[in-house]
Amino acid sequence: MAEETIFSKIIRGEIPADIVYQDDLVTAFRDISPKAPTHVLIIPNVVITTTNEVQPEHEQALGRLFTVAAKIAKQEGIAEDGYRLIVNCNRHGGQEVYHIHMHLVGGHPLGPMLS
Ligand code: IU
Repeated sequence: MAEETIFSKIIRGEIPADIVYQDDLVTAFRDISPKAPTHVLIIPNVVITTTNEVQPEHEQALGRLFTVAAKIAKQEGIAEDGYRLIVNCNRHGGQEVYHIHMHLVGGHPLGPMLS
């Protein structure tokens, strides 16, 4: 089984986090160090360390990341203006926590991603 990170403790409520959504498959909570007015992390409840480890059996949970992102974007009032969804992988991708997470970032213009 994949090694747990602090995100598993957040999922289980063992350490505090500002959880904005949780169901049987995914958990969403505000990033502790927000890079924009809205910065929420949406994660599968099962540990998947990086996108390299994704398997067909993860498709339901990973698909849920998108439906929950859309729901939270509407709740935050940023859906119409837009936002960015980011998943980092490994060192060159800038991944710091080895439990797949989707960043939902928005609330102001973000500019071009690659420059
Ligand atoms: P990254 O994609 O692995 O680089 O993003 C990790 C994010 O997790 C980063 O934005 C951190 O601020 C965030 N985070 C958090 O919200 N709470 C935590 O306890 C830890 C990291 I550790």
